[in-house]
Amino acid sequence: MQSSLTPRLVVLTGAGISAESGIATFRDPQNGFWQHFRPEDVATPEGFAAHPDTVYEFYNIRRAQLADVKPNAAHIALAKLQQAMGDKLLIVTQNVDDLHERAGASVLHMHGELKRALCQHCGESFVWESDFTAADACERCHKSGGLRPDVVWFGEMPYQMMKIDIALYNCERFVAIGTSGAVYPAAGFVESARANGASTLEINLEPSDVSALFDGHRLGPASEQVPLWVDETLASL
Ligand code: BJW
Repeated sequence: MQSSLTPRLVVLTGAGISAESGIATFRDPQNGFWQHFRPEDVATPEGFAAHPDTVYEFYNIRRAQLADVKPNAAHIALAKLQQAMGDKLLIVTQNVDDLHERAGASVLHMHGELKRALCQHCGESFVWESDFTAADACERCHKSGGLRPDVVWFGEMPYQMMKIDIALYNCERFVAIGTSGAVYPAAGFVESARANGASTLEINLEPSDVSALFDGHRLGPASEQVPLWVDETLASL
């Protein structure tokens, strides 16, 4: 049964929602990050330990790029839906950019945020909007040598999984937007939602790796499909 504390609708977003804003996805065969960098080098704790300078640079460049991009119609439509639904909608993003927030939405960043640093000495996470390296000091414990991007790498536990799981097992509807279904646990969210009878919808340029698990599909660019779906959803509230 739907509790008053749990959202009716859970939306998961991935790199595809920010692609039309000019941020590369990971697995695009032409421009994806993984065409230029090996994930084991830049997105694992072992890669960071082996060559930290490469990893700082990878994230410094991507953080700086946020100044040159802006939210697109899909981010804006989701923010409009959240305004109407309030806490009956939970938006979970795998993205580390800040485009949902800049469109006016409040979202759960399960893979962390580019604009936050995490101190490995004291565990503090704090906003850090500019470049940083090992030479920079933590703003809480003041030690240097411990700052890392506050993002979730392979082999690490994504953030707020308990809150996400509770929402998934209790929601009435689950919608995945612009995500390949190649990375777990996010790729398994559709099964969690289905387990308790939620209806499921995938919005993507093309079928994802887990497309067959969804009840409904809308194929096309997020900037077109998401506003259409949001308008239909608003009309049915
Ligand atoms: C459009 C569009 C447009 C384009 N409009 N659409 C074997 C089996 C199963 C699991 C594992 C396994 N071996 C290891 C694992 C676990 C591992 C994993 O899944 N590995 C896979 C490679 C198999 N996962 C982990 O390690 C995770 N942690 C974990 O599992 O902890 C244990 C645990 C236990 C129990 C419960 C919970 C946890 C951590 C994963 C961390 C991922 N980190 C990254 C980097 C984050 C920082 C950064 O940004 O640099 O997260 S990797 C990268 O992939 C990033 C993304 O968030 C993530 C997903 O990518 P996404 O968003 O789907 O992008 P793409 O590029 O893949 O797809 C884009 C999609 O958009 C495509 O479908 C396009 O068609 C579409 N698109 N333009 C609409 N205009």
